[in-house]
Amino acid sequence: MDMLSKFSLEGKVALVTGASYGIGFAIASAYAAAGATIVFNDINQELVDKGLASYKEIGVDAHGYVCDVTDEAAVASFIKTVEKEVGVIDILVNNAGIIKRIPMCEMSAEDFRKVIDIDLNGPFIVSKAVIPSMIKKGGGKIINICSMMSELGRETVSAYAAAKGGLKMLTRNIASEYGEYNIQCNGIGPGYIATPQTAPLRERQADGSRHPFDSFIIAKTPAARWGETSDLMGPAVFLASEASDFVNGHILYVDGGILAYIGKQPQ
Ligand code: NAP
Ligand code: GCO
Repeated sequence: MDMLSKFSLEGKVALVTGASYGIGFAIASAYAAAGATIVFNDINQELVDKGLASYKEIGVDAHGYVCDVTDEAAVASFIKTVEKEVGVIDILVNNAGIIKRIPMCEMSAEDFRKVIDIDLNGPFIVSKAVIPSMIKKGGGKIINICSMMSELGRETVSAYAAAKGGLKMLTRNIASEYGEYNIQCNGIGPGYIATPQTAPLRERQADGSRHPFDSFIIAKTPAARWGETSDLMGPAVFLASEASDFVNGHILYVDGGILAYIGKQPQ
């Protein structure tokens, strides 16, 4: 048996939401390298154009569309357009997401709802739009980008943790409800990854020293480093390929060991 061929995505159409840059861009790039045709969306044309240029720079002829994952009608129309222009989606990565770091009692209900809408309702809306065609085609892969906050809380991220905890259970429910149609739904739980979303947590202090949170994460991670988006590529290809056809409802934490470690004793 050619074991490596089980990790091939040749002939597959992959949609990665919010993938103009960051984690989504890295995952889509890995899928392209594994043979998939790449489709991505982002919130405005400027970001989509930026993404198309970035994919072109690495030799990927991606298909980019403007679509807000929280807009059910726009998502339905977007998926119909993709199916007509590119093909039925075999692999969906619900990556688009935001975070608002505000102490809970200072957070408005509007801000809380905004995070839940994008980070939890969005994956529901996009998954609901792609599952019927996956069933008709005989199966598919859905990968939800969860978080350490699917398992842990911390100050100022109440909405994000609620959304990502919910996304973990949405992942398990899609796995439960659609597994019989050969659809596998799993999650990836990245640790702390160096992207624009975490840039504020890594900003150097005025005296050039590390941000306190930066030092905290280094001490909490056995690998003693922040993750890079490239650390997510292999796990994402595994969960999108036939190599994981009997993996369903699983959250694969790619965190350098944070969830397993009490943290380095302060010197
Ligand atoms: P990012 O750099 O902020 O990228 C997120 C992308 O999603 C951006 O392009 C963003 O557009 C887009 N987006 C936001 N709202 C959208 C909407 N309504 N519809 C469509 N696209 C939308 O984030 P990231 O660090 O790459 O994270 C990607 C995913 O991984 C997120 O779900 C995040 O929660 C999760 N995650 C990140 C980390 C980490 O350490 N970085 C760790 C664990 C999980 P804008 O530029 O307009 O916001
Ligand atoms: C934060 C960070 C985290 C990461 C990620 C960890 O403020 O704690 O943004 O939430 O983004 O989700 O897995």
